[in-house]
Amino acid sequence: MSILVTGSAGFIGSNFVRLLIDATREHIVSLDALTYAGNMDNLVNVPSDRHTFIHGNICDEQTLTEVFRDHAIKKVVHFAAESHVDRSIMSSGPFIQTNVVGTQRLLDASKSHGVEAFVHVSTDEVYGTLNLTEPAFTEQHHIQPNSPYSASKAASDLLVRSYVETFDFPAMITRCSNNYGPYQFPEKLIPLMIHNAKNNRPLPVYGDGSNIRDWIHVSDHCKGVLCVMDKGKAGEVYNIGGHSELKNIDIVHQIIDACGADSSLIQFVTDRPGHDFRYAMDIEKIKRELGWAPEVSFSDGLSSTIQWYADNSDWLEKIINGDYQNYYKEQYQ
Ligand code: NAD
Ligand code: TDX
Repeated sequence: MSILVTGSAGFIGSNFVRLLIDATREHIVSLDALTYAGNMDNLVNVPSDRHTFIHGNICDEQTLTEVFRDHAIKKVVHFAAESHVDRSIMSSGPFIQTNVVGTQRLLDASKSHGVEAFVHVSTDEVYGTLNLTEPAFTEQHHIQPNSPYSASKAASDLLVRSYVETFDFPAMITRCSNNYGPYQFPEKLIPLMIHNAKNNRPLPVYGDGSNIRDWIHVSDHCKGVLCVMDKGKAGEVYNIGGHSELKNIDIVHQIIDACGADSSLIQFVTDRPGHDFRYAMDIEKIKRELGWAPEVSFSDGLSSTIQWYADNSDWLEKIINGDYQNYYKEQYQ
């Protein structure tokens, strides 16, 4: 029997595959379309006797039929998605295709096959935004997405919910805050700032930099997802967060200091349209019911992440020298 991981060549999916290798004895079947964000280099050193990689798209019913026909899949952990808010503002079509249509196709294939558990990996962004004084999001908070990305994730969450209610389908939803750590694509705040600071390039801060995110190291997120896969209750939603709320500008200053860069590199640029002001997660439910809690402090996690990017400059340069250049020009110039 195997575990199917979708989006396994992306940032969090590849970290999760590595965790499954270390923490379980299961065979892993992983499926990824290798979009701009998918990278086989993220899966180097994953032992092939424990892992079967399939290059394929979750929107493609034929591919899914073959995956479930050829492998005895008992559990599904669904990471595959278009994941970057700025790209969803440039063009929302791929987000609807993968995040909504792809999730529906995967749900149908998983239902027909009769899987034991399906973990849908979602995000805090489906809850919308908070001001400075509002309490952190609980699982009961209303769904009020503000970007095409978060709207597509919210739509997928609602589809998952409907399969639980209508078909008694054994799905659980996790909603996590902002991840950082090894193998994150450099379009996201932390790796982008690390790369630019190291290379003496401008550091583009949206608006005045006062927006707040709740940061979690990817290893803690992956352990939370594994805990839900093993111990979660069908039909439940579990928030996952790092208990680490920080303003963007403060993170940029920490990166500047750690990289020995100059703060004159900071450039305040036009704000992201519909930019959510603050995310904060109430994680009492998963702590109480499943015994999970984050372990990595932001300062330790940031130092090790900066070190990882320094030690893996080839990995980063390969990405930076590809299509990323075109994206960067369109987004920042
Ligand atoms: P990512 O963009 O790094 O990786 C996404 C992966 O999905 C890539 O490997 C890509 O090739 C693959 N993919 C995209 N479309 C596909 C398709 N149609 N079929 C098969 N594979 C496809 O994203 P990430 O940051 O690793 O996020 C993974 C999941 O976690 C997403 O569902 C995201 O919404 C969620 N999430 C991310 C964060 C975060 O901070 N990054 C926080 C909370 C939740
Ligand atoms: O160049 C930048 N300058 C900047 O000020 C970038 C890329 C970002 N920002 C700001 C925008 C946000 O307030 O930094 C903050 C973090 O931005 P991102 O890294 O793009 O993350 P965010 O938009 O918060 O969404 C992330 O967390 C939730 C992930 O990309 C999502 O996949 C996840 O669901």
